[in-house]
Amino acid sequence: MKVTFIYKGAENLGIEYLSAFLKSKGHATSLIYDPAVFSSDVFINSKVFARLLNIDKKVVKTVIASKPDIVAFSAYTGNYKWCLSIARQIKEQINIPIVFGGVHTTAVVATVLENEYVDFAIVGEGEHATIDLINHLSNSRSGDGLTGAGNICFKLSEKLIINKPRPYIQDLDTLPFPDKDLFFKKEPVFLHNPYLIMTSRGCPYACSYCSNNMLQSLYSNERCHIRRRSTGNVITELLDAKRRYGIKSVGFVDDVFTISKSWLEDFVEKYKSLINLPFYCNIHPLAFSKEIARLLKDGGCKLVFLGVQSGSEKTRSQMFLRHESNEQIINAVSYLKEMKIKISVDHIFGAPVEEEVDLRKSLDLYKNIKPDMLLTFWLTYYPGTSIINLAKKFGKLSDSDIRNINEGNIGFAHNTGSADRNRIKLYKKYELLFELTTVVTHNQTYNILSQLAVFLPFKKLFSLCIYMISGIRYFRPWIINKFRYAVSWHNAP
Ligand code: B12
Ligand code: SF4
Repeated sequence: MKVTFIYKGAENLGIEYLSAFLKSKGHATSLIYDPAVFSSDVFINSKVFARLLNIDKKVVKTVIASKPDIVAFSAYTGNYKWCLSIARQIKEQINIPIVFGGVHTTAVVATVLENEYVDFAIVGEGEHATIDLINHLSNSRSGDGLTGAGNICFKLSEKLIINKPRPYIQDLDTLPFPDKDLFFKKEPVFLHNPYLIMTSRGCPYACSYCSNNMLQSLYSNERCHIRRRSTGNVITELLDAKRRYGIKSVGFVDDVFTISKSWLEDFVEKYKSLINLPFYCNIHPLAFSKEIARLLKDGGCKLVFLGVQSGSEKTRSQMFLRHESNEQIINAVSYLKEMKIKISVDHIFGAPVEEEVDLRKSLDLYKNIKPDMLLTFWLTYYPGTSIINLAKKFGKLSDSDIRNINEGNIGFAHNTGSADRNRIKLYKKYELLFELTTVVTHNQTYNILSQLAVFLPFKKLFSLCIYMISGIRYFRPWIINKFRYAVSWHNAP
């Protein structure tokens, strides 16, 4: 069977994994890709420019011309409405099975299947379920016979059939390496990015705003949510990537790269001798120590992403279900600074309940730890996550708001998101004050500049500029590639 994936705005490892798996079972895959520079949720979201560069019609035309047997969408909440719109336009012209998967589909599968032009939806891990579905579709167009088929959901005589997920894939080494060609051939700019790789699936934590929180409820029968590839398997993929694409750096995009010290010890030894490329990764203060910082340094780590989210321990634990203390954050940062590894901190504005005093506490923490970069997110409610229940409890979300969220109506995470409209001015002030801590490290100078900053117009623009400057200073290739992507000539799906 020939499966055509449709995606926009970024490389997607989930699709790459599925494509590789499908190919390994004898199926053919292709990708129709919309660069969506101004609506990809990654860099800048601008309705005006997005409309000017809209290529939806071309996408639909190309899909139809490619004569697929099945059309497949990977939906996260931000692209869900776009996926629906493209699916509808395809279905209006050809009657072909349309399959949805991805994190948004997993969270609200019944809502997704309510759309008449979505025929099948796959929740959770997709590899084995997709093969079963495709094998089934080669003989039949209806879901008849799929009742009880783990992860596969569909409509049967107007009834929704929502099958439970099958157990996790325990041995990740059994999976073929992601099909990077699928994206690299469509969008050569990605070749210049750090090579994105996942060495694990799952996270030991369940922060209230994160999709892991939703996934852990879905997979509540599983004893452990984390699975990890062997170090040898990861090294083989990287050796292959070095040979095929000449990669220059690596991005370990595991939820928490440092969950196991013993794994890291073994990995760093092999990585240093066989790969020896600079890399970045995500860390967590509760899975960190001086020894881990040393191992990262030894392996060639240049930058880590550290989710702090709030400097107020109350906001962090009660709103975000993050139970690390400020002391643990400060310690993690000091180990990293000792090793001269750059730190990019994430902060989330817009917790359902948050006073100005909590923002002050965040400012105090950032002034203390002086991160090299600070990326501000504005709370966006992702379907199925427990922060939605919390927001409802505090009267911040109504049932109709939640329905809206499930239908993909969320704000842009880097600019106001779902934050309370009345607080945006306050948040923008603190956004600038937080950003300043990354470029002005002298306390007295900071105090003077911060008092002036409060009176600046267009605070968001200044915050963005500071973030860019830090990005260029500390992780040049990554930020430069974002620009390269934005300005390269994009019009072919
Ligand atoms: C790596 C990563 C990125 C990378 C690469 C993107 C990617 N998806 O590979 C980058 C940095 C580009 C990125 C960007 C963004 N990301 Co991101 N990202 C991740 C991360 C950490 C890992 C994704 C991954 O590779 N997982 C491993 C693969 C194997 O799993 P998977 O993607 O879930 O795919 C499996 C199944 O879902 C299913 N499946 C997936 N697609 C399909 C399609 C079909 C047809 C079928 C049948 C099955 C199927 O099968 C796959 C294989 O088992 C996840 C968190 C996480 N742990 O998943 C967040 C995550 C996906 N990102 C998220 C967000 C919000 C974003 C951004 C919007 C952030 C931003 N504002 O900048 C952008 C969106 C960019 C875009 N246009 O795609 C959210 C999405 C939440 C939501 N409900 O929408 C997540 C879940 C993190 C979170 N906050 O909870 N991200
Ligand atoms: S630590 Fe990160 S990946 Fe894990 S649940 Fe929290 S936000 Fe999600």
